[in-house]
Amino acid sequence: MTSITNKNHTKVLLVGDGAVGSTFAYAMVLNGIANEIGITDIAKDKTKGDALDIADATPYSSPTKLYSAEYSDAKDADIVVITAGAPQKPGETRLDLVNKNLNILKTIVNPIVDSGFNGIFLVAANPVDILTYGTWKLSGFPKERVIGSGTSLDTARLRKFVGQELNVDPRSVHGYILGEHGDSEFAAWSHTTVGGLSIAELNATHPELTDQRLAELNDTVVNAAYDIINTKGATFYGVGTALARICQALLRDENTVLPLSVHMDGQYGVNDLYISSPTVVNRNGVVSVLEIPLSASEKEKMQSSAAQLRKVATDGFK
Ligand code: 6V0
Repeated sequence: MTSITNKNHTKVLLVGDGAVGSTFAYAMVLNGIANEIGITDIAKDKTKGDALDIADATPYSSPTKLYSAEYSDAKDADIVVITAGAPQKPGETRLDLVNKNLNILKTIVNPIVDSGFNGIFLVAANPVDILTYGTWKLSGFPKERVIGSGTSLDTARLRKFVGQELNVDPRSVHGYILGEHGDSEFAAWSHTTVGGLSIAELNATHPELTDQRLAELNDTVVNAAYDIINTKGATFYGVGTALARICQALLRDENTVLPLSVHMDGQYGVNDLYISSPTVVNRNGVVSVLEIPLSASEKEKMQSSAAQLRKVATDGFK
């Protein structure tokens, strides 16, 4: 009898089994995105428990193989997802986490690379733009294979709020939050559309979409994490789902456009920094970074967001 070799077998190693990591693993299983998910964390009992607990969902979702893993399991993984790190406490910004989480990152990336891992790093731990840059530097991987979740969550929030405002399905809202995943991010209103209509065109039937209202919606997105953290202490459903969506685009070779933190080589006038832009991704990682022709005020916001990240990156990598 000949054995069947499944060349399409997909494997993800998760590092960090906290609120974000475990929600991500659950979203992966519900959507049947990978064949195999190894879960690692310094809290070993938690990874064993979550592997068993999440596997209970497989008969009603997908036959994903789940297990408590070691870094050596990264050897033949397609993606390593990093959600390990201290989360924001109430009152703390994402950038406040930089030193704590850069130190944790070092203990993760080196053994993963030593395992012989040759796939794609997907980083979600905060400050995600800085930690993705750190992962790129520490790993020595090509920039195409080191990606941060960036403003994928924030963009989902933008689509949700605009959808609620206009009473349309958020999936029919197309637009992006660009820049840092953090306080200096901004909505690219000049290129936000609903059913092909720009914001200016929508204004004819929705006069309530004034500049002031758009500024309020922008601020609601920027402050969304704080609003959630102040109530329940953490945010994880949105980001867990966004990470699963990114993994799907990578593993299924979709050439999907997603807002991700990627290495800039002059796009938006930014160099040698990870920051969010719409990006085409497939099984090789980044295919191309799409540069939106921003309005003058949006260009200024991108520059100021990049300058803020540059300062933290310079201090963090001294
Ligand atoms: P959490 O629930 O405290 O989980 C963190 C996990 O990391 C815990 O299980 C820890 O045991 C583990 N951990 C800590 N140190 C190490 C280490 N050295 N090696 C392996 N594992 C370790 O935090 P939560 O899951 O809420 O958040 C995790 C990270 O995601 C934080 O940095 C958040 O700020 C970040 N988020 C990123 C978002 C995004 O959009 N990119 C959104 C929300 C949170």
